[in-house]
Amino acid sequence: MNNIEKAKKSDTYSVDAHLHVTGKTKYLDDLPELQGTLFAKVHYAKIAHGKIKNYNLEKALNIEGIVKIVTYKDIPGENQIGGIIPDEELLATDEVHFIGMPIFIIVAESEIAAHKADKLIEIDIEEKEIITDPIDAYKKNQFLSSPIKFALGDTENAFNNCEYVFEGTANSGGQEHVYLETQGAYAIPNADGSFLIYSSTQGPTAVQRTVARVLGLSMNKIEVDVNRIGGGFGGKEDQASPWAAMVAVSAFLTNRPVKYILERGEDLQMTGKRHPYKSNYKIGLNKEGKIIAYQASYFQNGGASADLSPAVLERTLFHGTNAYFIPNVEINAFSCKTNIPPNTAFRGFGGPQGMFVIEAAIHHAAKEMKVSPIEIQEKNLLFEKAEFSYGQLTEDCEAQRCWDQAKEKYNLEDKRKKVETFNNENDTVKKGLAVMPICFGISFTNTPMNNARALIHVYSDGSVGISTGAVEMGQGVSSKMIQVAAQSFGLSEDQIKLESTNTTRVANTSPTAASATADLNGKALQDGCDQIKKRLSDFFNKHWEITSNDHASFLDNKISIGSQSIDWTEAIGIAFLHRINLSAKGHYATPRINFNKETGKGHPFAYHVYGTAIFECTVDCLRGNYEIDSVELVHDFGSSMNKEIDLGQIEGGMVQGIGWMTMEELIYDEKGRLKSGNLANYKIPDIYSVPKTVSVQYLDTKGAELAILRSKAVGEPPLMYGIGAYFAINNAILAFNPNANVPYDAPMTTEKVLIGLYS
Ligand code: MTE
Ligand code: LUZ
Ligand code: MOS
Repeated sequence: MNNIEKAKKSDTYSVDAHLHVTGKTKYLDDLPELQGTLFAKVHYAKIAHGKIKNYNLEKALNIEGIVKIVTYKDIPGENQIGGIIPDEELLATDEVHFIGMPIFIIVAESEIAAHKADKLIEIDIEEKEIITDPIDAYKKNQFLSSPIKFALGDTENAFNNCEYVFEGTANSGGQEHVYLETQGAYAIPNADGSFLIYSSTQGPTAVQRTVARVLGLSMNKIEVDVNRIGGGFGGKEDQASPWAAMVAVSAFLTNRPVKYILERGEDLQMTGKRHPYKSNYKIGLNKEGKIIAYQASYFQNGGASADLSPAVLERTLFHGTNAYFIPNVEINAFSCKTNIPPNTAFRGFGGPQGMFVIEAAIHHAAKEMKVSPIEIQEKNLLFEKAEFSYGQLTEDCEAQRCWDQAKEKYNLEDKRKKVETFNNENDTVKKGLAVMPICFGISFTNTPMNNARALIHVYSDGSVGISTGAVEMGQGVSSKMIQVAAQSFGLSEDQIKLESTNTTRVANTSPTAASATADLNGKALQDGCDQIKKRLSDFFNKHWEITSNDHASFLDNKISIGSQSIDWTEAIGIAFLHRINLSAKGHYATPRINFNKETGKGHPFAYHVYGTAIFECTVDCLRGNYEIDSVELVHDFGSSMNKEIDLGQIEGGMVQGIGWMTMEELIYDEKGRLKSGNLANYKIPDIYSVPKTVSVQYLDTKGAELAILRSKAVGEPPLMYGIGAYFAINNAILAFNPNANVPYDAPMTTEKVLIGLYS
């Protein structure tokens, strides 16, 4: 058994599962507070758009324990936190742009004092025009960034040659991240004017950069440390930075440690979410049901400032045609500026929003053509060397195989007949079936971000310490990093210690995002391990006077060359005495990838991940209630290095997708007030809404060269299976009422089902 096989054999390894289930895991708020720690709290705007006329902090400052109320005037550096576009103030200067926009930071001896003071701040804001709808914003030319367009073939002409052409609209709602651990940060001033920041972030470097900018300091004065976070789902890719900047400013001004952990209600009010989209589509097919042409315009509700919206918008286009080959495509996307909190990354990063529209278009076409959507989906799946609208060709395309395997293993034809029989025999209960193929590109679409580093120390007793830029947020990347190092050195996992993610040990990191964390950091880690192995190999060749200078093998706790072999611990002891460098810094930059934003063409993705899910649901046609009976899917894991962790990602992602598509209804009213501002009226999936049957099969494949240990990225792709739930329910409604006119408007809540049934 070689090392890779061995690493795969430990494919149920977890460094932290036992800590989680025994409640021992430590998060940011579990850090012991230093003596003298102060507590920050934001006073935010209660009006969605307006001019600040005047304010009075007097009463608030009189509360016992209030140390300071920070305004924009107190910020030592720049009052600016925009990552891609500098359009976002940390604290409002003279205008507010959404309800929840931070205006003041209250710094107090206790959280209770800060609470009291918050209620006593008086502020007079003159309301201005409020826009909450992306189409309204579009009509009024309110954009966050320039429109973008991808095109392939000659769409205009192609439509003229289509047998069928259908047009419509498809809207999808926002989604709240509901990470278990709310946003927060803890800043500690050092004697030399530098700062240590503990942050619940997916992007330690983003926090470091933002804090440096706001404090007017260079980045080397800011150390950011992340042990682990209690979930991020994209919500802490960019939006962990403001809280870190706020405690840093407060610590700077008071010269005391300052901490801020948001209450759930504050987090829901102030932070951005998945972007709601409104979209138009036009789809053209030939007689046989082949899609010949596709046109779509996406209107993204970006919120009040850009945040990551331009990048999210781009990924909507990358996934505009999902797992289908369409020869003529023209898709346009607009990032619309509205008066709600700036929306941000969320698992799938705009991809799901794009995929929902093509699936709606196919469903629409099928309905009109009186065939099953399954027929059209199957006829148009991607194949080898098929061109995406952005110019990349498929390689090792698994779209067809996932589909075929799902169809066969789960008896799709049989299932279709059974559902039909059930529906013929039942009047008030109907079943619906839908198939959801997925194709998701792996890499940051912004090519320069695809790089990572790792630091490795082999201590003189043979134990190993590793640091990478990866942030553990429940997705299991820590376990995977330990597996990679153990595999590289031929050691067991318990000989490897993974350190916290810290900007002084591993610098200039990309955020833990885009599902690419294990690939990027794992490959950097391999590079570092290889450097140490090379030094040890060279040394032992000399030490043992082997003239052929063979490569040493690192296996089973031993270093071996030819007939010579030595126990790892002993070997390290000897190498140390001979002054061999036992530390290394690894680096990795994904080869081959490129993308030209001007032309909209290139090869942006290291590889694609594929899969197919079959959904079956039951709708109570008197009440509009529904249940997802089963989700049965075949997923392309590549050659999974940790089947338990990867299975957890599939199940969690899929259920999160079902939540987005069916029950999570994010509502802002016309005044920009969040109506679903607590977890009683914003419903996320619980154990009762999980499909009764979930079956996951591993596609048998060798995986991709650019995936770590050929184990493909798994974090985001499964979310998009959830789209199948929407269409399964839609089909059940159609079984009850074939003339039902159900607008493509996700989420498919019980109310919408009931309206649809009797439409
Ligand atoms: N799984 C858990 N448990 N918690 C999370 O916050 N985030 C998801 C996914 N899976 C998340 C998760 C998102 S949005 C991404 S991009 C990936 O994990 C990031 O981690 P990876 O690159 O290691 O897959
Ligand atoms: N973040 C990002 C992402 O900055 N670029 C991406 O392409 C991306 N994709 C998915 C999730 N986060
Ligand atoms: Mo995930 S949306 O890339 O954090």
